[in-house]
Amino acid sequence: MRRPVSYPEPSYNDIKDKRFISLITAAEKTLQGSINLVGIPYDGAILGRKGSAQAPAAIRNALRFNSNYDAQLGLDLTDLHIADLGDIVLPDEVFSAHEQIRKEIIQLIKKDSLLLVLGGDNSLSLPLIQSYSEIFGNIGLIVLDSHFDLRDEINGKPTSGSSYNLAMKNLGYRLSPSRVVYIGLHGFLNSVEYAREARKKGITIFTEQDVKGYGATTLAKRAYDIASHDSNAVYLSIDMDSVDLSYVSGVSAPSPAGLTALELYDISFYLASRKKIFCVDIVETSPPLDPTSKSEIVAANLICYLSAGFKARLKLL
Ligand SMILES: [Mn+2]
Repeated sequence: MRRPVSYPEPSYNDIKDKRFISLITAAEKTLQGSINLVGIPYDGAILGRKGSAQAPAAIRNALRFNSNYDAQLGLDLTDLHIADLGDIVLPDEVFSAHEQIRKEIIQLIKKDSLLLVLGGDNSLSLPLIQSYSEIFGNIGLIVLDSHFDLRDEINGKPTSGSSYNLAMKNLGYRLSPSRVVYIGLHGFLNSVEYAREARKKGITIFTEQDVKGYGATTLAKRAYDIASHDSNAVYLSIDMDSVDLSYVSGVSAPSPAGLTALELYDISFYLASRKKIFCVDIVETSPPLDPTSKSEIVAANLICYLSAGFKARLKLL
């Protein structure tokens, strides 16, 4: 079941400056050829601190600060129509929550549009990736995260730290580790066992230093080439804890020395401009853990950059 959502009124009206939120309209069905948003306010499987269930509402609210044009990219979004499909309402129990996500999301992902999923905790990525593969078959996966998230179930249940491992196990060749790319790993935030497992599986790992070394856009291109090779579609999963603590402190597991906001945006803009990406999740933003609200502002701007990437894709086609 989905619940419709509302946006704040713009605080002023200027016909020469159409605010980003005025590009968005509520919809029940996916708007073809465009950007669609859906919220999943669920944090029932978080391993650390709760709070990401409040993210979809907070991120939508933070979008009121955004306008429609990026002077650096030279890209104008005024003719983009964005649909908001509302929030998927879920029970707290993780298996039934994930089952319901699979059922609902499969209706919303379309081949000529880009679905942006506002989480919610990182456990959501598992049913989302499974649905994605059900639609597209062989898929690639690009993950922006400070963590491997390669855990097994804990007490028999999936958690926010197990999505990518369980997705690869569950999908087999349809999500071969040779088409899985991690971006942004760094810091004392992981264990050597999971690092070994990632290498053994054949996952490609780009650290934060690699992003700095290659440059964000060049690195994003390499990641996309790997993930899209021999796949029908590429899924993009963005854990907001990949971003440096100074920009994003409202996450369950904050990470110093992470991606800068600009690196996040450059990578996301490039990837959203590629033709095989049809769904992106933005997970782990946790508004109650950040009294400054800057974390949801960073996430709201990410929606603008992903939208801009999609607009660039339409031009390229
Ligand atoms: Mn993480």
